[in-house]
Amino acid sequence: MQRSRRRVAVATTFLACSSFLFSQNSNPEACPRPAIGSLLTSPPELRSVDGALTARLSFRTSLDPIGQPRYCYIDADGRLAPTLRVHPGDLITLKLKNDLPVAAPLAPSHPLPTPNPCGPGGPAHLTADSTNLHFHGLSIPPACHQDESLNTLVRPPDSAFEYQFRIPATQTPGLYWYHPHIHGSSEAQVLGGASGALIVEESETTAAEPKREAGKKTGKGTGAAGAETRRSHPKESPATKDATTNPLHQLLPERIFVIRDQQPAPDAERGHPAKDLSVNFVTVPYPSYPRAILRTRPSRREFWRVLNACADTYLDLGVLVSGRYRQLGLVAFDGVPLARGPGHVDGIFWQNDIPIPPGGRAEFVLDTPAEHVDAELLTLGVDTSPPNDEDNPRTRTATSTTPVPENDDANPPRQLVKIIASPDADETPTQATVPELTATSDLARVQPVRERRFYFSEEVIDPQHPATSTVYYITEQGAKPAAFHLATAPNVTVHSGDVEDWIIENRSQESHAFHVHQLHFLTLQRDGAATQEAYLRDTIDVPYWDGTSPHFPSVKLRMDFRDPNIVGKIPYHCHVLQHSDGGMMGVIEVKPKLQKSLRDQQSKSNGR
Ligand SMILES: [Cu+2]
Repeated sequence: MQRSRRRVAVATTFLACSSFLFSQNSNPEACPRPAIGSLLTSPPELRSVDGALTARLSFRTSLDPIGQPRYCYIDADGRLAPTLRVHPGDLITLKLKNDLPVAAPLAPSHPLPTPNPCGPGGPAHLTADSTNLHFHGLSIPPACHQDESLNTLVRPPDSAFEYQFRIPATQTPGLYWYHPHIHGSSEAQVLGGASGALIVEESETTAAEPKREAGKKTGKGTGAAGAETRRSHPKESPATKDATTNPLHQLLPERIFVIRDQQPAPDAERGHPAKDLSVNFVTVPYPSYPRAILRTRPSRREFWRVLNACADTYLDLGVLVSGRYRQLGLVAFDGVPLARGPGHVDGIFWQNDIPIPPGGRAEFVLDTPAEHVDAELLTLGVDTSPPNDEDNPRTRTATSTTPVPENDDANPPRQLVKIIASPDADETPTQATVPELTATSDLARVQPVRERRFYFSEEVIDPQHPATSTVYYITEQGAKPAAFHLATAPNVTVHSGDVEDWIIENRSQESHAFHVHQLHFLTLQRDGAATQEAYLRDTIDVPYWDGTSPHFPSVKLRMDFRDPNIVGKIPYHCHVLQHSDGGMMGVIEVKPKLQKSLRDQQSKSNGR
């Protein structure tokens, strides 16, 4: 309940800032949205051409018809939240212009280092109109103008801020994303819609020969037509039958779904979900959840890429066909193809539903329904706090007479998309190659130099005023819990080349989603038991503690700091942005590689 009140407080503070912003300047059309119940299309795209992608993104805001703030990225040609489609090795240049109305500085409760090392000469404290970009899942340097999200503040008076980085040659092809990462404002901006997908395609130099030939003939496309003409037909790319071959390693019609959450109408009835959801900006609001419409061709295999761009909301996606779960063939998580291992059938992990924490991505194949068959995409709802929580609407009876308190975790099952299969449906604008399965990550065999233990916890500082005093912590065992502020020094030091095992416990009674910038980790254990997850992630759910179990829920992760690209300061945090804004964040300093002799000494002192 304390959490809920804090949620209200955050919204109130934010709306106060917003009303200040909008009193200055508000174009209601600045961040347009499709109508409820619209036909779904994949987001517009910007493609790299000849190894480079250059774009200018304007960061804007407007109020929606019910008075909730929207935020959005619009490119120079008016594309809303364009998907950036790139290849390993490409040079990306993004100019971010902050076109928010100018706001007054916030109270300097979050001092920044001075002088600000990454800012364009900006202020030494946060303002309500600051923004920046984080490239979630990319192993690019945490350096100014690349993926530095702690000190980079772009304000409206500033000229466009230039991000420039190269997609690493080793980046696995898959789904990534971009979003603002301003401490204290991340939740508000992402809830308002500030996010977009980033797809790394197979390197053209390593793609199968027929594909490269096709590319040479037609050149690189810059639009949908280019996408279709420059790729080979799947039949031209015969699969070999080696142990890691995925029988679905083929070109399939591709669909991209960006699922976002947003503030519900302020007068929504009590018991409503904490957040409404949208799919590619088509809102599916409480209480009737009018579905977005997807028209597709019947009875064929498609490749779906789903980004959970929600600020706070966990998803558990399923597809119902005639009331039964259609099997979803999971092939990649968080941009990384799954490794061959237990649980797969012919190289595919088939399942009824796919849970995706905030920030996570799932890529899967599914067979579309036959013509005239009812089908829909839905989220099954996720309990992120104990089911006996008195404010959980699922556990309340119809005869309850006590007022229903706000529940900022309520996340019931909801339909999202009505799927209509018809032979005359438009073809998808893009096709994509389903990734090969990988061999089990070599991380499984690496000897870690150290094991650390962290825990998520929450604290109500003043029970009389929980609205403003709940603090969120992630703490290394032995340290004193402290809410993160931008001036906080790095609290973990590692050296480039290190591999460490991190145990993350959840000592609070709501779920948290551990995320680390710059790297992917291997999940070794859940609750102390070995997992069968032979694949890498960058975001993972750590379920809530029920308040009585003798052990806290936990995950054990193998953290990989071997990539020489990622020396610098790397944030780790809960990807429920309400929590990270509220302090649940820390910083790892990755120092340059140790000489071998020093490393031996270090290992010795660690008892290994
Ligand atoms: Cu959290």
